[in-house]
Amino acid sequence: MAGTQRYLRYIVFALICLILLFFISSSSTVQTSWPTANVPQTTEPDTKGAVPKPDPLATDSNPPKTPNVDKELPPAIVPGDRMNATFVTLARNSDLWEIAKSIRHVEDRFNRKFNYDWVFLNDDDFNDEFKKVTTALVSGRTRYGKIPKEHWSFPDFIDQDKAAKVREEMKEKKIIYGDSVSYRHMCRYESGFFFRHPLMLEYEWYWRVEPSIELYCDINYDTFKWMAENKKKYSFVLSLYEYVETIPTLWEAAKNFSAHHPEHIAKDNSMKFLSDDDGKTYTNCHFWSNFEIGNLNWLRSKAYVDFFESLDHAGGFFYERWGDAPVHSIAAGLMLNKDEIHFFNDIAYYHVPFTHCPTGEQYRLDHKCHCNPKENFDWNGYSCTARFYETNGMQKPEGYDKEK
Ligand SMILES: Nc1nc2c(ncn2[C@@H]2O[C@H](COP(=O)(O)OP(=O)(O)OP(=O)(O)O)[C@@H](O)[C@H]2O)c(=O)[nH]1
Ligand SMILES: [Mg+2]
Repeated sequence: MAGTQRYLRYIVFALICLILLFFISSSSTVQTSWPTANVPQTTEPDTKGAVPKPDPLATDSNPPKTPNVDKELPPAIVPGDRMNATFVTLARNSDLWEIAKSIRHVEDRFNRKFNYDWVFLNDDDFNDEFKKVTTALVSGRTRYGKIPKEHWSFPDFIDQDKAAKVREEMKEKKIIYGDSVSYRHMCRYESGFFFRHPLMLEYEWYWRVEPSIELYCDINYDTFKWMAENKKKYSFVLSLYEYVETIPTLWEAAKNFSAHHPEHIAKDNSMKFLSDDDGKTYTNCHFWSNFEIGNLNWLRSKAYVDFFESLDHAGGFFYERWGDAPVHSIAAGLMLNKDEIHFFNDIAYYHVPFTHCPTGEQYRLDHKCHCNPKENFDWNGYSCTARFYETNGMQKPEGYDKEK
């Protein structure tokens, strides 16, 4: 009996062991099949075919990689012909990171779909870093030009002592850039030379871009083609009154030119934009030239070149501080017909400190705009855009009075 009981005890003990073993093995199976999706894994292939077990503590030796680094979105390029057009930027090497931001905006909102070229101009040599970074950002061809010395220096008819005295006076009056020589060369270059640079001679249309600008809405059509098809020669997005102290005699110089060259003055010009008294005095209204889409053949025409040379000899680029914005604007206002100048309400733009945010909510929504309409400068008292509408007998965009 005692033997039977011993056997029974062995059997019960063996059963308990089996049951325990069963539980241990089944619970470890559950553990190995827990999902591992949230645990970082390397994307390296496992040559042995087993799933590599990540060690959550081993962050330094084997850092996780961002997946799909080599996969880009397919390019969405608008089919069809391109115009003979380029972006153009005047810049120094030190402007690299600010122009990089501008390029990113222009590419994202427009040029990734059109791939137009980009010409960079500089009074110095561009360095390798500038070229490398900008070439990586632009979807079209990039080209780099050095400005010839004779286009970026004092012409021989300028009295340099007189010019230096003016800079001193302007410095005391705290006129912005009033004491800067390079700013004056820049304004004169943009007024009279950029369109004649050998690289620019290859093109018919240009879009000027400055460092640190922003574009706020998608532009889904070819603006150059639109300009050509609609017979436009010059365009703007922001307009305002010029700082009078920088141009005291500019209008006199323009009047002098008009008197000597009546053949260059357009019949249906924009005098109403430029003057309230039929040409006697200047309103100081100008199109802000840090943005321009325009026709290079117009700038290279005898009319424009005569105009520039006449102003240049008047000396105000150095004896005052004439900006290229009023120079281009007066030229366009006098020598183009009204309907050759275009206001791009649909190009949403920022250059410190002003914003052009298109009037009209539906347009802004349809074009994924990210500007705040309350920051739109157009209907502000210091803007000349309402005057442009009136000069051209155009109806202001619907809703403009609500978005003031
Ligand atoms: N190569 C070169 N480019 C210049 C020089 N000065 C200005 N620029 C460029 O000329 C353009 C106009 O100069 P900005 O300094 O932007 O002048 P601004 O727009 O009147 O003034 P900000 O309000 O400071 O932008 C920009 O594209 C500049 O990068 C210069 O000395 N050399
Ligand atoms: Mg600027």
